[in-house]
Amino acid sequence: MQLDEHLKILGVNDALHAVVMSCAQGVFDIANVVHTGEILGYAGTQNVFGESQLKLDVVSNDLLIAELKKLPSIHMIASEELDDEQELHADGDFSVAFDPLDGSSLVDVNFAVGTIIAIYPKGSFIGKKASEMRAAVVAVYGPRTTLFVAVAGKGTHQYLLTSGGFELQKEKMKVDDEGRYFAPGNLRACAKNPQYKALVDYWLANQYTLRYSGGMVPDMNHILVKGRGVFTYPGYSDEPNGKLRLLYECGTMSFLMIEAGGAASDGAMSLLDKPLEHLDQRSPIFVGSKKEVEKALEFFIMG
Ligand code: AFP
Repeated sequence: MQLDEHLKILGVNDALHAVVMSCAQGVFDIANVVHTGEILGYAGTQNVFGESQLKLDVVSNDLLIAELKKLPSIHMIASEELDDEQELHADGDFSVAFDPLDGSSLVDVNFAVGTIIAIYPKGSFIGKKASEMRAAVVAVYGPRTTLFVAVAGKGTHQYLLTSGGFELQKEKMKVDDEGRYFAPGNLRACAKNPQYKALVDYWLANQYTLRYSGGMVPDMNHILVKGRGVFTYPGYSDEPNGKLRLLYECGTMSFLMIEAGGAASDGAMSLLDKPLEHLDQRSPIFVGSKKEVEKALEFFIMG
């Protein structure tokens, strides 16, 4: 069954259906440039985070924006590759925030990378919480291109890009409450954060299986597809909020996981309830199987 038809069966209204399909078209275009491999090297520019932009970052960003511009229903957009949020259509009903190519540092080593898209009600992103999200569209560019679509209250679903389009692979994905896969981001923090060191030691002592690539999308994909595990990226003294962005990464991936029955926290609160203070806000993240997240937080809350 194609994405288009499945969204209708889920009861997604026409307006949101059109936005999700526009995002899927953007992903299709990005998958093509990622997999043809002709666009390599650096663009010679930096994004708002001061990170050097790959040509692929810029092209992916342009491709997704080109699709969204076609929809009069899009009010605002925000991208990890843009300096500020932008208005596309004053009367639009949706605001869309995205990281067009997450995992840029992994492109040259041919690791899997992804696209992360959040669809919110209209208006500025400042003050918004991930719980307000109407839908999330997340692509994994690996040996195959797969797509997650999570719709508020209607679960998380996976599609495979075939010659015929995005075919439904797994409906209403479910993440078990427990599962011994761990994806420990920012392991460097163990040198200055004894709580994180104690948590990693717990995982090792209990023979958890390490699954970490350095790409948030494929690492979270592993938890969703295997149906269990935990991903962490805490802060530490030098970077108390860690590296991952609340708007472009943490909020959207948390929405995807929670719609699949998982949990997500910044160490103190659910990441769905954390209001955005500024576009480049970063947040610690503990996300995945509910009891695995709870266990991880025990080591941090103990203080
Ligand atoms: P890049 O986009 O710079 O490759 O960073 C990817 C990322 O934002 C996220 O996808 C990973 O989970 C995280 O960074 C990996 O961070 P470390 O390199 O510190 O492990």
